[in-house]
Amino acid sequence: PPPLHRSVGIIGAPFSKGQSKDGVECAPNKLRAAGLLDRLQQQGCAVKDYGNLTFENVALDEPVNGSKSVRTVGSANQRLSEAVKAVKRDGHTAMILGGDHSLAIGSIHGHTAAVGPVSVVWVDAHADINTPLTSNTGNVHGQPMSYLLYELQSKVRAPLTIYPKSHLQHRMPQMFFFSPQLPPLPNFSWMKPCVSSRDLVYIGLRDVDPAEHYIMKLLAVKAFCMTQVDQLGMARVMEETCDYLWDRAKKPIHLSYDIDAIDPSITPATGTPAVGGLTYREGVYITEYLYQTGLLSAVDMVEVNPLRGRTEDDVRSTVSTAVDLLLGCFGRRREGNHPPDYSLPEP
Ligand code: Z70
Ligand code: MN
Ligand code: MN
Ligand code: MN
Repeated sequence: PPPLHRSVGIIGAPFSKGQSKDGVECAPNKLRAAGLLDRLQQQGCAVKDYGNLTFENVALDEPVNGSKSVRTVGSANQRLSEAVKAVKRDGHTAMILGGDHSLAIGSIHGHTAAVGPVSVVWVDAHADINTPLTSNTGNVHGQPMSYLLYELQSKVRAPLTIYPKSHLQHRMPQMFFFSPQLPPLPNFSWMKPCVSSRDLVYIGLRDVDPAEHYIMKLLAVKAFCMTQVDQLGMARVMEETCDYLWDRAKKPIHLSYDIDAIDPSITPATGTPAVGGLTYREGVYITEYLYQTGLLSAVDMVEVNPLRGRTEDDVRSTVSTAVDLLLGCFGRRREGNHPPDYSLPEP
């Protein structure tokens, strides 16, 4: 097995403007208060906390094509991209504590800027691959993957255009289109798409919009929806995930973990809970498996919202599960991380 020494660089990204519910910006400090750093150190990880980023609130941030706070999201992600780039250049595995999932734009962008092409494992109830033109909600946290994919920005030959939401209800004539699917967006000129659809695997999907499903089919994106998780079991899902990603080359892995991938009976404190999710054990297994590859290079933990639980126990369970998932990414073993030189006392 490869040497799995780890040093982790933690970036707090208390950002919430990719969606409309308050509270998700409290998560970085809640995760720290739950003992994340101490426990990482106890399991043999060198920890450097880069602190929380601060984000500017862009004035007059009117909706763009129906999408909300685009300028604010753009400038926050520019900051995050620079921060992740710096953590990677310092030689750490990056840990990004969100915040909402729009942060994956800057996180993955900064990661690739430092290390080159990456494989993305996106663990989520949602595909987050709407374009600003297909989003029904206008929330950018439902769109980050579309900003990152080469194939939606370059002029791809699609059997028909990805219709704006207003046209989804109508039958449109079949036509061929050569056109980028993303309009230019204010405060996003700093970024370029940096992920190939062949280097993306989804795990845990169960709430996918029609346009998202269309885009995923169009680009033949690999997805283990909850049905496949039930069919194959998580052990096989992870084997097949890595077989698929490593078919061309082994690249550094970016794990983008949305806490709503886990069943809301365990992690209810999140903005958009979706029933029928991953068990705690399936969720943790993903992190253990990816740790063992030795290729895990950056991890996002997003959408933990301490204001969304109904009870204190709801919040505690959500935060402690998120911490366990993060620990799993950095070598936590469920049998305990015991020193190899332990010896029984002489009688
Ligand atoms: C929907 C949208 C989403 C998270 C909700 C929902 C997306 N597809 N993502 N909660 N984490 O708004 O585009
Ligand atoms: Mn998400
Ligand atoms: Mn989600
Ligand atoms: Mn599906």
